[in-house]
Amino acid sequence: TKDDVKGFLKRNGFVLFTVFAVIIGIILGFSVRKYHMTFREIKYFSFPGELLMRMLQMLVLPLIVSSLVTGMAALDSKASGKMGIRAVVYYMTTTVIAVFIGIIIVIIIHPGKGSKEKMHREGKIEQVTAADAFMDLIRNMFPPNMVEACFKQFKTNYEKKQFRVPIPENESLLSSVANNVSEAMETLTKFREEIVPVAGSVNGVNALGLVVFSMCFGLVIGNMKEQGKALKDFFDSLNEAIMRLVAVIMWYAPIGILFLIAGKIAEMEDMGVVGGQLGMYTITVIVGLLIHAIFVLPLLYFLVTRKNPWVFIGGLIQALITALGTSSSSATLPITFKCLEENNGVDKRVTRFVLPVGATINMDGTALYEALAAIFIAQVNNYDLNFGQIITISITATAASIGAAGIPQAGLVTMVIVLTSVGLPTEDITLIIAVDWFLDRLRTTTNVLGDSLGAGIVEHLSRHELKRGDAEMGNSVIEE
Ligand code: DAS
Repeated sequence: TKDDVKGFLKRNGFVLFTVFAVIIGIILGFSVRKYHMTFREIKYFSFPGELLMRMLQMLVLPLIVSSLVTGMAALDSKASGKMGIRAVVYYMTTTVIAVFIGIIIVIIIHPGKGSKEKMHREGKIEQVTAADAFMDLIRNMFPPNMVEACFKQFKTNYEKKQFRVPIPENESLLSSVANNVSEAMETLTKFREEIVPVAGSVNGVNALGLVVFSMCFGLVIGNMKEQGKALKDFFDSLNEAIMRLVAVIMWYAPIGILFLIAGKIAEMEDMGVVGGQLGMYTITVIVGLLIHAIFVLPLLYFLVTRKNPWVFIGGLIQALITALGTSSSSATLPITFKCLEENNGVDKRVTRFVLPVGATINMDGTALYEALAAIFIAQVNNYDLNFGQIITISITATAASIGAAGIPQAGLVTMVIVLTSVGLPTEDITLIIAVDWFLDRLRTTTNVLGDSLGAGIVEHLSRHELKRGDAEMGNSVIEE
């Protein structure tokens, strides 16, 4: 009836608006392609989208700090310890499953077949070992200067120049990306400058360091009882203020997403280029991500909570679309918070605690992609991986996904670690750059989905501690 429709629109109007924006974005993007806009014109065209990115990123830093501090302060140390272990177990389990799916699917579909010559080469560039990268990750957990961690683009301890990537010599695949190679090189150069010096960083900021510090700080404040109250109130109200800003930005989000998508479609290469192995590779990644996102994660959620995963996922639509539009799980974080707390009613003590950590280290989609892409590159090079090497790939892909920042295409860069670990040519990353912008969006969406379902699962597993906390604290933290 009419009232039903009205009620439905009232409840879901905003989500529909967002979905609508995506559709319009796609149509608009394709219809302006015929004008062959210049780089500058595309910049103008997608400006509203760029603004959205900046607004979201602006909030990420205070959001991570305030939510983690208040989240930790709201729990006693035993409860937070248990919750932390559950979250980490969830992160690791799902990441390992994702890697596993990536490996199986790329071996079955074998998208890299068809190249004849044996292409295995010694890496000509100095390589970053997994140990270097791992040490960097740990190093970045402990920023020597918190102020600097917030403001300064921090660098890793290995030299940037080690990432110099020569034009690939791999003729077989090169022909399929011929038109893209010079552009790809340009993009990669940009990567080198912009995101290589990053392990767990957001927007040039050492997010991982902030996460660790804020957690410790919150824990201490929580233990200080009366003495810590002033700080707790401060961060509580800071968090509330930030969330109100998020609510404002959410109104702008559909417009921003519309132009982000339209702009990207306007500038992308003609799809005709994506033939052969690269096309098969794209399909393989999509299949892998779909299996993980549509089958594995919802099933896991159902098995643990016995609740309908699709209802839960339905509440996340805006976050998922934002991930698709921005290619950044960090930039999506504010929206993820809103969706989980407001649509799905997940306890704030859980979201504040697990979401910032999840957005920084838990990346199922990235892990799946890194393992899959590395094996694809091996296939293209006719390089037979033995069992030990496949295990090495799965371990380094997991590490590389933890180390990847929640920013666009970070996963492509941390793949250097995976390739190096089994002696594959790092310059072959250029082979898959042409389609990475697209696959990045899909894996980011998977990442955000993984973090969100994780929050639901951790909440369910921690329900007893949460109830006990309610009883002890008279629920003061929850009802602000
Ligand atoms: N796009 C990243 C994210 O934000 C990660 C990646 O590049 O894989 O989740």
